[in-house]
Amino acid sequence: MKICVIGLGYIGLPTALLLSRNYSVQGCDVNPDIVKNINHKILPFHEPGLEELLESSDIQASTKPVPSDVFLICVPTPFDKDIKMADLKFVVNALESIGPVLQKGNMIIIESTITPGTCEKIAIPIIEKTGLKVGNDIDLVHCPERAIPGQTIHEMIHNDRVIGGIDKKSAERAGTIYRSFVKGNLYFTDIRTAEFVKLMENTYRDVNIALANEFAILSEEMGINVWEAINLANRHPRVNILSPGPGVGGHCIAVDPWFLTESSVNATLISTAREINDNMPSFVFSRLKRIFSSKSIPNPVITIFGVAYKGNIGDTRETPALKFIRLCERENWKIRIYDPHVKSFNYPILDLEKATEGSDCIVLLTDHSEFKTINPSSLAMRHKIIFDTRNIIERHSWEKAGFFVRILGSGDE
Ligand code: SAJ
Repeated sequence: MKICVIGLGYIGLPTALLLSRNYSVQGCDVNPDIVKNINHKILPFHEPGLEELLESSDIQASTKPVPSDVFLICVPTPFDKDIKMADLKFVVNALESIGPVLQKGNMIIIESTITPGTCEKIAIPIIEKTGLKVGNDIDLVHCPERAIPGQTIHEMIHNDRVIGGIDKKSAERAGTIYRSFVKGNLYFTDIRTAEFVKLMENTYRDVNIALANEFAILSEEMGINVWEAINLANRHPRVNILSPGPGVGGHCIAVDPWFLTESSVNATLISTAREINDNMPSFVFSRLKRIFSSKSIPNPVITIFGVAYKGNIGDTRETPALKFIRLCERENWKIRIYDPHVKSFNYPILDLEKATEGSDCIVLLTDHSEFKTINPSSLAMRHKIIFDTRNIIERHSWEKAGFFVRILGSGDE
């Protein structure tokens, strides 16, 4: 059996490589550089375990789909910020690109995150333009991806999966394919429920992070340390409050909840949570402004620790750091960035020494482990100030090194 995986990004490539252990797999991507690299066994991005998988795989890549038994679509679903709606153009393009090679008996699986109803209202009409009928001639499935960057391969193998079929036959057929590498449970449902489940998962996390962030804002107003308060509240057997931070990034949680708000006026909690999280860079910025005004530092040089959207990965997609940087620039503050994981970004990444020398303040935005072991006495700063938005530094040792330490949500004036 031949499987053609369309979209060789963060999800498509690992999935294609895992499938290629048992099936003949053709990877397909519109970007010729990615195709060339994969055919030369060069990874377009890093992820634990991916290199080994690529080395031992006989995957072939091309820019166009080839005739196959199964087509697996793993293209991104961008978010149109202006109208706050999912942009389905890549999914539509992928479906259209399959048309010329689609044959009776084939199956199409969509892993890309889509709004509920997309398979029935958008995918089926495109597929049926070929003259083939979904259900009779073509099996159609939505199996949303469920893997966290940094642990993608492990989660792809061990997480449970939800498989939504246009009919029972489609879902079960897809189940046999996922069973080839998934050790978690497979749960079968209808296609629209599967579309909704994916959005529920990421929305659940977004709303809970927003709650933690709102608690941090309230704690600052009330002079309470939110970290201690959360820790104590979480001793309740049914409470599990997440951690506040400078905002939510990544291509999933910062985006997917909007897919639920786009067609309903009733998703008020979801859109409020999104707004709370999107406003966190502004909140961090306002706290800093207060610090600089109390210390009479008019044009500070800021060192940012971490621009990755979360700790111990090099991924900067939708990072809240970008909004924070733009706010600083608008105030004419100078920015320097230190991030041991990020290889390329919209701004230069410096080494620790260059990023901190002569700086007025460190703003820690990402919880990379490396930041916990920095020796504060070794830093040649102009003013010794650190604002930790993740509560990861050892406060006492930074204070001992002469630093004025502020932690997001710590309730310090
Ligand atoms: N964050 C906080 N506080 C927390 C936890 C996270 O501020 O307590 C921030 C992170 O710093 C980051 C953002 O939230 O900026 C998102 O990070 P994450 O680790 O929660 O999630 P992602 O975006 O890396 O991956 C999510 C996962 N979804 C869920 O946990 C429900 C993953 O399982 C999905 O597969 C992935 O989205 C996806 O592709 O949809």
